[in-house]
Amino acid sequence: QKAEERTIDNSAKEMLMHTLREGIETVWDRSEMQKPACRFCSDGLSCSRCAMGPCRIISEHHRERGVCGADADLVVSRNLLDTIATGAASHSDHGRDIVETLYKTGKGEAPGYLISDEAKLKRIAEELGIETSQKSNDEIAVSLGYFLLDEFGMIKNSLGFCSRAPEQTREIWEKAGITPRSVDREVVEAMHRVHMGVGANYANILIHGLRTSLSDGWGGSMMATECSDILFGTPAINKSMVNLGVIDEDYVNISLHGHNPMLSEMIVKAAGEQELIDLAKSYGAKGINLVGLCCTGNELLMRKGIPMAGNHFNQELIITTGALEAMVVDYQCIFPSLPRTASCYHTKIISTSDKSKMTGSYHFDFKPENAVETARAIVKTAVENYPNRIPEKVFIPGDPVELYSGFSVEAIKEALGGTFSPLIDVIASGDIFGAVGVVGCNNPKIKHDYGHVTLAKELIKNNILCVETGCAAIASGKAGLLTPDAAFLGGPKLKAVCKKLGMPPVLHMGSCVDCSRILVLLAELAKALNVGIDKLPVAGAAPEWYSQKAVSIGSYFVASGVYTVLGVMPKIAGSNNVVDLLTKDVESVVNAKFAVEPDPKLAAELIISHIENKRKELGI
Ligand code: BF8
Repeated sequence: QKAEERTIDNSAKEMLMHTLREGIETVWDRSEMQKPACRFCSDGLSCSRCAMGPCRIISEHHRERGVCGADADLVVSRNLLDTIATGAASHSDHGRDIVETLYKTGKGEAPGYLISDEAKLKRIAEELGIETSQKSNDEIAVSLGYFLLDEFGMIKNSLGFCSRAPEQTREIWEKAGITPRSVDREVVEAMHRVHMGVGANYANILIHGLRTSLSDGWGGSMMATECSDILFGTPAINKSMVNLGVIDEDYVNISLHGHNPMLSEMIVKAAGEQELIDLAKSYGAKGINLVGLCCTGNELLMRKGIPMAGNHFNQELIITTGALEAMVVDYQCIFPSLPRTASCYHTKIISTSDKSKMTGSYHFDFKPENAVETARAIVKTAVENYPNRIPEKVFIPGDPVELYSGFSVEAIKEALGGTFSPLIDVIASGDIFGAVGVVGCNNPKIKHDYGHVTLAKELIKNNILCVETGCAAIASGKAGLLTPDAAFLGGPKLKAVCKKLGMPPVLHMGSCVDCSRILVLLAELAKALNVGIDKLPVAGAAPEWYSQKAVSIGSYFVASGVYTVLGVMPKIAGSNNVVDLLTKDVESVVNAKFAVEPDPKLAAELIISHIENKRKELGI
């Protein structure tokens, strides 16, 4: 495969030609080496849950059941529930780390962390029924932290943030029996249900998948978003730059990769310390240049306007610039092979989480209690690596692209004049035909960024506003869609709205846990119209998804009433019943369903006709 067949990101294309020339292995090479994929695994028909197997369901050879007796429906649905639970657990465990940091900050056990958004701290605490009038900020942080930690595994049988959903949506959950009870409980129960001899009815298993995903979206992820805002600031609209060109040859370059801002925010503080900047200068650099990758990059971009180097498939390519002194990682979406890639260069891969140690990385044990010293030590290690750079190996592609981010729900509301009414008015009038959350990853099964960018362009051309998170948002940024100027690519009505408000046609709403911001926005719009989320002229899409987390997001979108189109087929094709349930029958339960369409232009058609129907139903 040639570089231009692998990506539409121009800076990545240049680097890929470089890796192909130099023989440096990337995700695309490994994907090719894995071909052909096992058909039974691709269809979800293999099971290695217990020691009686492994089993594969091969109907044509009369292998209709695994050793335990599970048929195709059961094998496929159990595998899918496992996937959803893994995704929900990942988001939620990240959420717990943030909540714990908030709690420890209030207790005075996390020096270096501060309450950055006092108003939000009070607002959220009051929303959850916590008394604030007689308390200091630290005391509120302790009470809120305790309340939210309790939501992970408690006996209250309800999650505080679920009350944000419109009543009509909550009624649907109650009727379907999918109201999440607590975060850990749903994940643990999912693990219980996939044990041999427990769940044996595919529909019953999948319904629990919806409940588990709701405990992520309206639970763990929402906690991650809200508490990160309290600790590090609620994002406001800001301007920055994106693509591999943000690497600056004259500086010590450090990329921050992963997901949790409790690490990256501390690195930002340390890298601003004069002593470390002077150290960098003493080695001949002009200073320290921090750049983001993936969702940690999104967290920093949204709140601090730190330049973004790229999304999931840019993570290896940034190392091959030869100008990266350190890549600091926490957890999730970090290729385990990064130390191997880095071994061709002077780059140090620095792992920081006890949960995510990597063979070949330098490990720093980062905790809220030691965050300041550890962040300093990490930055110092990177700076001291600058003299090891091999100038002949440095190759930095073209110029970065401008983008706007920071579109938190609060920032959108403020930009609209303090109320969502103007947005509701333009949706009702048809000037904005609908809104679509485009989210998710990169996957070698889809040309890098092609799915995201093509879908977003098709949608805005049809006057549909895109709200994006994760690697989808970064793809749009690299393609220039996150600027007000991109309005010229929109349909005439959307173009006029964007011009009037000075906003981009594609709004960057944050990292993947910030899909919870999309839920809050949907809830606000639905409540203003006095309908459930399922009635809104909106949709979700994950054109290039790969991760278990993305499956959880897709599932909580659908469970919340949002029609969702996937660009990559999940491993469910081995069961017609499971496919039918998720793409048809689930609609009778939550009034929303999944569709799968790898071609983003056809996916746009599906979404447009769905939005048309929703508008008709609403009478607008
Ligand atoms: O949480 S979009 S590749 S980086 S999983 Fe990962 Fe997918 Fe990117 Fe962020 Ni989300």
